[in-house]
Parts: sequence; structure tokens; C-alpha cells
Amino acid sequence: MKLSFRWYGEQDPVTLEKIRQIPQMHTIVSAVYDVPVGQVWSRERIRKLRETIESAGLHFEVVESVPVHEDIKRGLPSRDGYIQAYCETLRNLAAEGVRCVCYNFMPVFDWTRTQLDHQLEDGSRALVFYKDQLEQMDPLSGDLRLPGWDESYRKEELAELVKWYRQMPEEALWENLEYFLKAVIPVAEECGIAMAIHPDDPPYPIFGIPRIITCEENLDRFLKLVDSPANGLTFCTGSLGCASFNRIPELVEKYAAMGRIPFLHLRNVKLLEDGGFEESAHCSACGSLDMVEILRRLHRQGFSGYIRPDHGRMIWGETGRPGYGLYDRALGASYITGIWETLERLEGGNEHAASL
Ligand SMILES: [Mn+2]
Repeated sequence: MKLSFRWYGEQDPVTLEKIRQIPQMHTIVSAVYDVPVGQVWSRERIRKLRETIESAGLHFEVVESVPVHEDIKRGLPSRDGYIQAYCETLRNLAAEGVRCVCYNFMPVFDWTRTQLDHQLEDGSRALVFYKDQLEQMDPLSGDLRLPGWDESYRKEELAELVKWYRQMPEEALWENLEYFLKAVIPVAEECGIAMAIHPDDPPYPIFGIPRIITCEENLDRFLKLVDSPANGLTFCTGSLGCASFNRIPELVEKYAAMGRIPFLHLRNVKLLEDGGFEESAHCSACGSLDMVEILRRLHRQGFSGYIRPDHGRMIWGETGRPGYGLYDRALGASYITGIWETLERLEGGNEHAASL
């Protein structure tokens, strides 16, 4: 496996120099952030990003994310132009050495939490999803905003979009996803990029808007839409794992064995009895997922893709982008490398698995 870490560019308070000092760090996961959704990322912009990352002694092989324009998800006639632009961005990324592109197909709202700074018992702060808080949120107000969501909508536009999606059947979203994949995956194959869809987070419909990348049955269906190694998953243990119907170790093993996990987000969540959840520290004892079992099954399959610690809590007084501070994610990274090294020793290095 190759250890990676998300970086939000020059504005990120977590600098490349700091990330470089996390033991075994290999690849930066980043994006060109200031190009409007739907427009082409130029070779020059990507090259500049790559050079910045490489000059800090790291690689730039994974992009998270190239966002998919809403018109593609809605299946509007304008989608063809946006898909063309998407393909051109992929070619430009490949030409600059990018090997894997994460994206998602969630309508309007990206990942959703009800609070970003909930104080846990030990004094750390974490992202949480509480059912009672969710009931207080009104998606039609146009006021819902979370970091990372597309900020370009005006209030009224956002409300209109929500209303529009509420009458969209799930099957229509599947058709639009298939249309997108049939255009994009051949280009990804041709230029050597693995496309990696991120599961919906949380993995069930909220606010009455359809969500489809949610569970084993749907992941199977997704992978069959275009049956190619270039059509893969960003297997996010925390997103899929915040629904108790997803058995994470089994799923990780199944899709890794199929060669369909180019990229993995590793984090733990603590499931609450009413279906809500809290993001927790990475280690198994802190949440509901068995992280050793997940990594053991991945290791057994000779996993050689990219792993990054996912969200971390805010600890030691750190402030910054919720979920993306340095300290707790660095602890997560070291926890992952510790388990991986143990697996290499005890189970033997799989000849297919690139050692760290
Ligand atoms: Mn994730």
C-alpha cells in the first residue's frame, strides 16, 4: 500500500513540510480548487501543483476530487459539454502523473454532518451526525452549508435544486451515472487513470434526495455498469461503516479481491443506537469498526493501492478545517503503518503488495 494524505493547497494551514514528516508518507491527495465545477483543469495548473508537491519531497498521484457537474447528475442536455470537459481534465491529470481520481455522485449536498465541533468526553472535537439535530435542518431554506460543498449556488437556486431532486426517481440517477461512466471510463482506461467513486456519506437518502452508492447490492450494480478496473471505488470505511447494514471487513475483502479498490479512506466511526454516529479516533477500541480486521483482509489480498487516514478529530488545541487537522490524522497514519508493518511480519509480505 502507499500511504497518502489530503492537502487543500497553499491555503491549507497543514503545510507540505509537516505532512512530509509523517513517517512513511508517500503521496499527496489534492485538487485544483479554484476552477469552477465543470471547467477543464489546465495542464499548467496541474503541473504547478505537482511541482509544489514534489519540491516538498512527496508524490502527487491521487486527486480528490474532480467534481461532477449537477447537470450530469440531472441528465440535462448540457451534460455532454461537461462530460467532454471532464475527460479533458482526466487527460491533463494523467499527463502530469496522476494515477487515481476520486469523485462522488451525490446530488446537491456532499457529505453531511449535523455538527462539526462536537466535544467528546476526552475534550477533543469531532464531526457528528445526530438524528435530533438532523430534524432541525431545513434543506429548502437555502441556508445549509458545510465546508467542501459547492458554494456557488444562490439561496433560491439551492432550494430549487433540492425540490427538483426530490421528484427524481433513484433509477433516473442510476441512468445518469451510467451515461457518465460510459463516456468517462474509456478515457480513463486509455490514459491509465483509475476512477474511484466515493460512497454517499451517510449511505442512505437524506432530505428526500436520492442516494445510490450506499450498500453491497448497489456497489455490485455500480461496478457492473462498466466492468473495468478503471471503474473502481474509493472504499471509505467511515462512510459505508456508519450504516450497520454494511459489513466493512467482508466488503473490503470482496472488492479488493476483484481489484476494484484503487483508493481507500480509513477511519473509524462510533454508531449510536438511534442510527446516528460520531466520528472517532482511528483505533478499533474508539469506534464500531475493527480496523485490524479490515487491514488484515486488505493485506491478504495483496493490496497495493493508496490509503489515506480520513477525517481526524481536533486535538491538542488545533484549529482549522473540520476533520482535516494535522495531529489526529497523523496519529491515524501511524496507526495504519503500525498495523501494516505487523501484518507484513506476521503474515509475510505478499509478493503483490508493494512494501511501504
Ligand atoms: Mn471518505
